[in-house]
Amino acid sequence: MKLFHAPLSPFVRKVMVLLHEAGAADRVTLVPVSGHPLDPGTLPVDRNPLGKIPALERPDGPTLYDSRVITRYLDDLLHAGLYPAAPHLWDTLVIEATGDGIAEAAVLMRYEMQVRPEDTRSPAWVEGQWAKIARALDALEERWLSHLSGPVDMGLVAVGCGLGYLDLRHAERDWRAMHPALAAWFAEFSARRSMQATAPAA
Ligand SMILES: N[C@@H](CCC(=O)N[C@@H](CS)C(=O)NCC(=O)O)C(=O)O
Repeated sequence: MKLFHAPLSPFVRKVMVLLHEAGAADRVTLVPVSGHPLDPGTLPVDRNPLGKIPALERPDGPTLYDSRVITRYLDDLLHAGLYPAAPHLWDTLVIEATGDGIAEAAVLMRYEMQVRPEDTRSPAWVEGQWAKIARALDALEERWLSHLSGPVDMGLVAVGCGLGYLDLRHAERDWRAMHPALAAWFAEFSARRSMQATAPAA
C-alpha cells in the first residue's frame, strides 16, 4: 500500500499512529507530497479529487481518502481494535470528530495566516476558527476525560494528533493554561511509542 504523506499533517499522523499501534508501519510505503489550496503542488489530485492527504492507494480497490475512512479500513484490515463495538463506538466517534475538528480549524488558521495573500487575510475569521478549537478543548476537559483515560481507541488518537498540531503551529495560544486536566492526559498519551514515533518536527 502507498500512503500519500506529509510529516507535519495531523491527519496523516492519525494513520501513522494506527499503523504503529498495530505493529504494521512496514505495510505502507510513504509517498512524500506537499501543497495547499492555492497551489496543489504534488498533492495527489488524480487519486483524491479534493486534493488532500492522507490518501491510501491499496491493492484491492480505489484509493481511499479522508483520514477517518483510511483508519476504519486499516483497523479492519489489521484487526487493530481501535474502534470498539457499539454503543461505546458512538463516544469514540464523537471524540474522534472533536479531535479532527480541532486539527481542521487549526489547519485553516494556518492557511489563512501563511498561505492567503496578506491583504486578503481576515483576523476575525482566524479568531472564529480559534473559538471552535477553544470550545472543543472545553468539551474534552469537561465531558470526555474519563473516556480519554480508558483504553486507546481512535478517539484518543485523533485528540492526541489534534493537540500535537496545536503545539506545532499555535503554541502561542497556550491551550494548556485553561485545560490542565487535558494537558496532563496529553503528557501521558504523548509518551506512547506510536506517538513518539510520529511526533512532528517543525
Ligand atoms: N478531512 C480530511 C482533512 C485532510 C486535510 O485537510 N489535509 C491537509 C493537510 S493537513 C491537506 O491535504 N491540505 C491540502 C488542501 O487543503 O489543499 C481528512 O481527515 O483526511
